[in-house]
Amino acid sequence: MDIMNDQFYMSLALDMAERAQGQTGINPVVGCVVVKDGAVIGLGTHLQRGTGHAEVHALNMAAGKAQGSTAYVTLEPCSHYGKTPPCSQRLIDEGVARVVVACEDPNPQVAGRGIEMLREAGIDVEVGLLRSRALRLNEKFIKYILTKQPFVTLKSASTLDGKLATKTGDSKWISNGQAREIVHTMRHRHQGIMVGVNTVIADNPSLTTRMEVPGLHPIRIVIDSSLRIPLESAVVTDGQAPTIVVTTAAADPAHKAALEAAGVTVVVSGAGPRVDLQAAMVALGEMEISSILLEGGGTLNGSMLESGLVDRVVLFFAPKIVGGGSQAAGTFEFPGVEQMKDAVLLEGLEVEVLGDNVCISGTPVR
Ligand code: AOF
Ligand code: ZN
Repeated sequence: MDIMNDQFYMSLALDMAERAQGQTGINPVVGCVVVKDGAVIGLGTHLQRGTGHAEVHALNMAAGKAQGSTAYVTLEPCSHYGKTPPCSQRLIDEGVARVVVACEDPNPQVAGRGIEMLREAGIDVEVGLLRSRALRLNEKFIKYILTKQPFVTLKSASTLDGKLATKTGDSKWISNGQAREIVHTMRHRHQGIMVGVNTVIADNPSLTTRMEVPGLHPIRIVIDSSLRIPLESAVVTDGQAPTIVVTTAAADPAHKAALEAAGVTVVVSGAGPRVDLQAAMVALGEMEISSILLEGGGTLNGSMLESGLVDRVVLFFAPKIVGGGSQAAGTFEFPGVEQMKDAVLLEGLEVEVLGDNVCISGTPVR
């Protein structure tokens, strides 16, 4: 049985924010619950960039009756004029008596000033309730607002021996249905999905979100240093979501023009022969892509990991062993380290059992 206390209401606010992941673009997900005289009088969630913040929706629902209430907010209320006016001022104007905040807003335009404004107005402010859950929830927003580069989640589904396919290239299917449903939910929650051109050539994937309920399709990003992507590829022709191809200055200008004529955005990153991945992340960040789901193959996974561009690793394993040595592609293809002490280490490890599959995730230590 739930116990009614501050945590009870903050969890509700976090639950609401959690369900809006994927639909707020470069903005955070935020939930707000307003409680007065023992009852909830307003609920709000930020749903889309450019529209009302969580506090505004909740206070609108409270319809002028928030005097003396407590507001639970998952992120520090904003203090600035962005696409919408400052929430801190609105909380003050409504006469809210107490504000409980889960975590500070790292946006340099806010960064503590929202909390300061509330305190200066005599509001009782508490910060840090369920902070780690709130920070985790907005890890993509936090990375992007501080670095202007996308948060990258590397996802793979492999055999127990780390293979993405057999030695003949057969890869359907490795993981079970439950794992695949989670992957589609992850697609919905990222603004971009990134693969190497070899994956497009081998599998011709659509890279869309397909779940029991409709979801949002991520922008498709293909890393293709010499523009080998076929013009007939699904990502070029199906029109289901925008497609960006990242290439180098060494690529064939005629193929580039043909792709652009087909509606593909071509980004040149580096002189060649390989795409400058670091610069590509900066360019994609400038295009306001704040999160990317990296779905391989092994070479791109390896390069991204080696370059320190991966923020979270999510590995699904099926109870299969296929061998095949270097003929069978592995999840991480890169020259490798010489000493075990130089291995890429994952911290904050989480393990989830999904029927006969298992998901292991963590954060690479930099
Ligand atoms: C809040 N409540 O629900 C959200 C906040 O361009 P704007 O006006 O939408 O402002 C975006 C910034 O506001 C965003 O970068 C973050 O700092 C904060 N988001 N703040 O008080 C909310 N979504
Ligand atoms: Zn706000």
